[in-house]
Amino acid sequence: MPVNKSKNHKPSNSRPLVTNTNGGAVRRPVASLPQQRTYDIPDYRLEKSTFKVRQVRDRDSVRYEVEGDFDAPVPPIRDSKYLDKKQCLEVYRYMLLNRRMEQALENLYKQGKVVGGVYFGLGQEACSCASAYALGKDDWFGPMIRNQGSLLVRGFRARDTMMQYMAKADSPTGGRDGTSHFGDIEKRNMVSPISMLGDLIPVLAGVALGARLQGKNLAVMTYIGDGGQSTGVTYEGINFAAVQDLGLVLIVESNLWAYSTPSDMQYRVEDLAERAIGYGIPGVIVDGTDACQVYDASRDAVERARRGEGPTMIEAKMMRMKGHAIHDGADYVPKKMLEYWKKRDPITRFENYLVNVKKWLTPKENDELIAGVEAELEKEREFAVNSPMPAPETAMGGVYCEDGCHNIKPKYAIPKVRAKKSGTGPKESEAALHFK
Ligand SMILES: Cc1ncc(C[n+]2csc(CCOP(=O)(O)OP(=O)(O)O)c2C)c(N)n1
Ligand SMILES: [Mg+2]
Repeated sequence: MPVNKSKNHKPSNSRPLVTNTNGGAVRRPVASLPQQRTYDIPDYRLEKSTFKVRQVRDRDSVRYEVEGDFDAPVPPIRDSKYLDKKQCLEVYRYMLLNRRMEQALENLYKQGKVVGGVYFGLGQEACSCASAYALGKDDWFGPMIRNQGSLLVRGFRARDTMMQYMAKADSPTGGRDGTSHFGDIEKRNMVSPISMLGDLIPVLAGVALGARLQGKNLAVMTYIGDGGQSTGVTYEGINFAAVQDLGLVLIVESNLWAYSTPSDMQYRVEDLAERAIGYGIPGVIVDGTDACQVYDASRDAVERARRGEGPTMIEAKMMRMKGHAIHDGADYVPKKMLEYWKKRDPITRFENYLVNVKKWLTPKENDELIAGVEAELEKEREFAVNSPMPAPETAMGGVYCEDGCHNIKPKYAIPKVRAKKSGTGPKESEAALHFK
């Protein structure tokens, strides 16, 4: 039985050995010390890099030094339990599109065409694309700023993100926002990113609760960084999802940096997935640069969510390969770390897996696939660049919700509520008093 009830964590020495059926954090009694409990966190990585980043103060300046084995061989991709050839190629294509789109965005920024900054998910494409790929049509997701690949998988076009950054009239927010603050509650079941780190988690839990009240158990996927994971609202949101058995799939983007703060100065647990134990939910670790591992863990979590069994925390280990955003040159990142993770590039490794290990693509087919992505991207870029800016006279509209701008109604069914029997529950007057 998976540990998905907080009561499973109550101290006891009489509890039988629990077996892990779906990759969760599992409590086990220890024979020699029956009062002592241990927990398993499944770790699917084929390599466990251990680096220590240390802050060195030098008068008024601060720099970081790193220790570890930088010469370790690059691990292979783990075969997926689920993905077949066609699906692997599709995920690979999304990852390529994700990267090429961000390269094009960087150029648009340098040409002065972007209004505001640009954020990148370089090195995190497998995490964004393979996790979103595990969602079904009815499931929901709430991406964060680095998950531009998840949007592509869920049916947004590269032009949408490009027009958004350029604040064009036909962008998802009609030019009202220059980064990623848009959702789609009609077609793609997407909650808009929220900049306050962690706030998406209770919102997504609320989506799952809303759907359940309408008779449906859904998977609701969202993402949080290693820095954002420590906010109070993250705790509250996961805990709420845990006690209500809501289908939250939380991808922890453990990318070693939060702005210029290294993970070693961010938390004291060894792995963030260990925090799942404190919530009483399954926690797993995957290599965030391995699309197959990310997909398999996400799919297990999505299926658990749809069975109504509750949330899962997936820690995806990887490295933020650029600065926080385009304005940040990331000079504080030790070069050795970048070189190490560059060898673990998610796209290069997946390409090698598909072409040389599985032989699912010949080198020629791979070249054609890449050329196809580049041609598509070029069309998207042209369209986005040539689309109009909003007309100045429209500036006052479309910022706040206006009468009739959208209809808020249950999506799946009218929620079933029990009629209050006469004589039960608080009297109206008591409830009114309570809120005074
Ligand atoms: C509650 C809150 N505190 C601070 C910030 C400012 N802020 C934005 S991004 C960021 C760093 C986030 O790091 P991490 O969560 O590791 O995500 P990453 O950028 O590495 O993907 C901070 C501190 C914020 N947006 N919200
Ligand atoms: Mg981070």
